[in-house]
Amino acid sequence: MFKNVVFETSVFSKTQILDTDLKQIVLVGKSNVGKSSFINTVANQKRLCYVGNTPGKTKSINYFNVNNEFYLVDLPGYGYSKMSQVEKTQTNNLIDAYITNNDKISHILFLIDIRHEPSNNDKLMYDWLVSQNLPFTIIANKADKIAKTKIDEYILKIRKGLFAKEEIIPFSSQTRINVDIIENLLFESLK
Ligand SMILES: Nc1nc2c(ncn2[C@@H]2O[C@H](COP(=O)(O)OP(=O)(O)O)[C@@H](O)[C@H]2O)c(=O)[nH]1
Ligand SMILES: [Mg+2]
Repeated sequence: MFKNVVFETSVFSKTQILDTDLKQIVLVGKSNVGKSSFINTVANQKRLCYVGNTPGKTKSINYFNVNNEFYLVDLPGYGYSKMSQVEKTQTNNLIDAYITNNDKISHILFLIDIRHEPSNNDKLMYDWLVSQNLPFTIIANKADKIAKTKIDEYILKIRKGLFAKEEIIPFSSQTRINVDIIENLLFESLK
């Protein structure tokens, strides 16, 4: 669990991205995949991060300060169908501006919905992450929504869909499955 997590700020454009020496753990994934819920889970707080009923609403980069030691950073969700083309482009540009050439990123968590084959946007994000040469981990979220006995099967489908060679970790904000493993790998990345 991450102690002393407080919301610090939201930024809406490239020019507002924080110039900070603190390391950053970054969450990416499509709208509604559970990025905000993930932050609430590791912070062990119910309403730290706004969990949306209206996907696509969070177009900001949200910074959560952990003990003044590092940031958890919630990036805007991509691929929300009701976003206009302009909004989609703005979102992609903001994600790109944040991650590209950011040497303070210690780890990226790429969240994907365990129940579905990766979307085109998910595939683009995966390929782009690989090209960035930054450490990242694929998290297959909402594992509570499928039978435990099916988890391996679904993970394999995602791996094949993305042509991914990396390990994919099933997770759920509801059951907290594998939360310890993920927290450990994040702490390791900060060393
Ligand atoms: N069943 C289940 N629902 C989840 C999980 N994580 C998020 N959700 C739900 O999915 C919706 C979107 O979650 P949110 O965290 O706002 O996603 P974000 O858009 O990626 O930040 C909300 O209704 C959450 O309650 C999970 O692990 N299991
Ligand atoms: Mg969110």
